[in-house]
Amino acid sequence: MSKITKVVARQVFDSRGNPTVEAEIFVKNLSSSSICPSGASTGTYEAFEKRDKANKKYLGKSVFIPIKYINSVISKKLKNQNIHNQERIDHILIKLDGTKQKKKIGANAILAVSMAAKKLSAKIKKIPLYKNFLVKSNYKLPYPLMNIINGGAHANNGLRIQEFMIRPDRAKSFSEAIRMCFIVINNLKKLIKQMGHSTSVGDEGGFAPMINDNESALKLIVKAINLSGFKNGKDISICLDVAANELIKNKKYSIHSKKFISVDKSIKNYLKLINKFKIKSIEDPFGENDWNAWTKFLSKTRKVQIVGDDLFVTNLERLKVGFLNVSANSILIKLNQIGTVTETLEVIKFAQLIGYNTIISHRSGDSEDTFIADLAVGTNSNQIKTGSLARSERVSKYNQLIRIQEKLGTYSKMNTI
Ligand code: 2PG
Ligand code: MG
Repeated sequence: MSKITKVVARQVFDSRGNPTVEAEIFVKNLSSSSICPSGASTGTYEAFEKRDKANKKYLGKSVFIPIKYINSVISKKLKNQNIHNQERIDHILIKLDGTKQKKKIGANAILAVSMAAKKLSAKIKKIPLYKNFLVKSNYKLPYPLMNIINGGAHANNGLRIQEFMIRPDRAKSFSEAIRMCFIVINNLKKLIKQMGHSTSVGDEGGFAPMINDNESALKLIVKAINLSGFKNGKDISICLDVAANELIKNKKYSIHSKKFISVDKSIKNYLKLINKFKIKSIEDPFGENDWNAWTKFLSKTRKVQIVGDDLFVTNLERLKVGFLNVSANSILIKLNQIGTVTETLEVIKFAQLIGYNTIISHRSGDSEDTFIADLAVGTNSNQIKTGSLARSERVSKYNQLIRIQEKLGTYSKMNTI
């Protein structure tokens, strides 16, 4: 048995330059560390991110309080625990906090420790991280969902929809998938330049041109796909994250323009967009409490991936409600929405049991930590959403998947979409 010796934590910074927690866990002189990511468009039911609200030196954003928990009580409680018993480690962390949304210690502290433990366990077993999750053979690579135009809370261009993504459906390997996205991104850059717009990028590495209606962004993407010699809807498909939680007022939505309209009208507009632009996936089309709108929408679409992010918040209870309500057919998985590796794996297992696609996701505030790349392969997840081919905190995940593909060699098959 490899017993945990201690856990230490420090404040580091995420891709938005905000403070975040890094935890390092030790077994004798061996250690692994992990950094907690942070969202901008967060769901109400997510696990709690604890910050030092009163510390004005960091505008209330520092994380010294959760870090202190790690260095004191967490380190003490985890001492002598078996590093390979992730469930026990996570159970201790959950119990130490004792609240439903991990409000006492903070999910940011708990998750950093939980991920670091998983990494160190793999290191001690001398296996790559992706082999330390659910899948034991027949590993598959996920399709990338690349966010190439940023809007919503991730940019300041006025685009209603938060993420305009492409998915290279016809790619036969992960590196080919990345190559296809690379070509489209370069052509998109050319087109944006020609229009006289800035080619600067948003929080997730996608372009953030000053266009403000969804259709213009979609037309631009179709043009870039065509210019690249690909067929929209066949070789490459367009996928969206609406993040509709941000666009709701009195049960009405301002998804398609600044005007707030009813669910029925919004659905009609969605169906038009799906047909016109051959959209294959829509995440968070409606708000986190609007179960009926989701059910109605799902029943009116065919062969469209409907993804619950803020709706499910990687939470088993909410996923079960969604399943009973027939609200979606896919789930976005974000470790820090629930707060431990064990709970995340439970949600993935259940989602796969009920036939949902699982999509592993970054956060808009992320870091150089590539944990989610290994998680995607190790859980047989269909897709990974981790931004564009820009900004190192995004590209690092794709690079890790390229390494995994190489390690798997001839056995590296792509997952199903
Ligand atoms: C989302 C995520 C990631 P955030 O809404 O899916 O793209 O954004 O991390 O800001 O919640
Ligand atoms: Mg989302």
